[in-house]
Amino acid sequence: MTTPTLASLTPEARSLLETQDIELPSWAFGNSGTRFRVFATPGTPRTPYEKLADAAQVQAYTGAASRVSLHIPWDEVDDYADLKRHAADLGVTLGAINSNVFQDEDYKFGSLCSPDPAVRRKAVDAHKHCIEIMSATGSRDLKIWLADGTNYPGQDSIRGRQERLAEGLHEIYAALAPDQRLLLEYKFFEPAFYHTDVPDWGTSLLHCLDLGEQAMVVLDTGHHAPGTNIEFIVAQLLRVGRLGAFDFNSRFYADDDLIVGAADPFQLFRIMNEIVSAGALAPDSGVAFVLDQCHNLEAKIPGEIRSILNVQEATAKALLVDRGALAAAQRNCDVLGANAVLLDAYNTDVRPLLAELRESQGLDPDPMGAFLASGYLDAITAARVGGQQAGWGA
Ligand code: PSV
Ligand code: MN
Repeated sequence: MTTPTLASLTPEARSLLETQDIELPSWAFGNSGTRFRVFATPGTPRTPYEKLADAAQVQAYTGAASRVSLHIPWDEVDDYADLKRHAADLGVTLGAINSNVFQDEDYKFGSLCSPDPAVRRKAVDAHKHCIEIMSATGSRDLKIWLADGTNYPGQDSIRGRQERLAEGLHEIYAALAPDQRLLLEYKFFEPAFYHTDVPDWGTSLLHCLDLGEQAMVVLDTGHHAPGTNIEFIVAQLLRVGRLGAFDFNSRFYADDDLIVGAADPFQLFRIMNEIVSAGALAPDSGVAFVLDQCHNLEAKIPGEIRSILNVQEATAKALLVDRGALAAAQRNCDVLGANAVLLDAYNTDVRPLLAELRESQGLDPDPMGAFLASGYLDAITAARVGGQQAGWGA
């Protein structure tokens, strides 16, 4: 393939690249780590306000990260209208509200699936609180990930827990406004090691279908067993119109939460290829592209910038796939020809094209270089002295 330029793109492909928007997780800007140690980073935000300021830097230099997800209670504030105003002043908006019903003593044996009705009530109420926040922040999506499950066979009734889950989800769903969505994330293990109550896309989809049209599945790329064909799941969920959001990240082993595209850029390309071929990249497609990452060792803002660039590169490559040639090769059962069409796009260097796109949008062609040269990291290191650095509380 010849080196692509802006002029060589179709108007549709250009516009999709120009409007691509990837939501940032507020928690990526706080400290995180493994169960062995959470290392502090100088300049780490102390408040949700400071997290938004850091997220706004990613948007300022990439122009492709205008929304920020909040995690409640990690990002609890007194006045959400004020937080919303603060975000707007910084040039970003508040995105999905993530519920956290996994870090309270009461949730030791589960939240919505707990055998204890009082705990289930508390978990449902925590979600209703999130919905109230959504109304104040203007957020569309309530994202639910549950740590619920068991560690030993026989510990609790698998079926009984599904019934409790369905009941809790119905009550939460009923509290949504018509323009709000419930997004149900799945994860095959961790922290539960024997069974997890929402382990896979099938379980999530069954609950969503039962709930109604405002319920959608969240696909976190790190939440699958090694070797899982994630793009197949993407294609399947798109087919039935129930892919609500991605949580993008990379895994080498378990749920590593590393930078998206770092472990397997070809997998990210294959995922974006399914998205593009289904027409699901458009801003109004209903699929939210969100990062869910932790930067334990690397600097956090550059880590998020790198992530945005990786998604943009995979997307640009997917947009370069010669769809006509691919369809013809597939019709003719030309196995290697069809595969070559995909590989041709994947092996194209799209970095000059994206640099040209950024310049056309008034951005620096090298977001990482420009951010590092800006002095922002030194400024926050000097300014954010004292107080309690934000962290994920593990
Ligand atoms: C669970 O591993 C998860 O992916 C969920 O999305 C949580 O909300 C998030 O991580 C917290 O980091
Ligand atoms: Mn996730």
